[in-house]
Amino acid sequence: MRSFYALFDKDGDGMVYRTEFVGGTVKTMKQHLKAEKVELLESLLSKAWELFWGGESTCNLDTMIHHYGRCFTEPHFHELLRQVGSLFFEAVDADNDGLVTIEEFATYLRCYGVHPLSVPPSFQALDTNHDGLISRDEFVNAACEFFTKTCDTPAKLFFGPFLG
Ligand SMILES: [Ca+2]
Ligand SMILES: [Ca+2]
Repeated sequence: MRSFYALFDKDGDGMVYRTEFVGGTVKTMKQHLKAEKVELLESLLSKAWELFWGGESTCNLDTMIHHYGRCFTEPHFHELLRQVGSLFFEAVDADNDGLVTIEEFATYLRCYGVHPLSVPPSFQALDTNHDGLISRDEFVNAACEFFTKTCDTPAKLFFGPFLG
């Protein structure tokens, strides 16, 4: 959780600002993604901020852990996570064909400043049936695993390169 937090604390001052969480990411996305996808991601990030980060203008690590903890105890959380994961999938699937190629995935990760060398291992971790493409189910399952399990799972690689 601490490393996940550090991902968004871009200036390393121990506080994550709403502007860092939503604005910073959106700015980079505009350089790489189509306008319609940026719009979708921007609304998703705002929603995520309210759900997991408390919706105030800033959030420290303790507050974030508190909110995430609360989410896990809510019965509808898993369903919500699947819905959000599915929407993220649509944002990553640049040509809307229902499958994410390694190129689409690389473009998406670049928005978070992920090094290109980190892309293939993450892609392979998500592509659980090894057909060279990420389906909606593969994507959503990985997102759910990451947020609901603390043990080592392939999904860790999904967010792992963000921290490199
Ligand atoms: Ca596609
Ligand atoms: Ca696959």
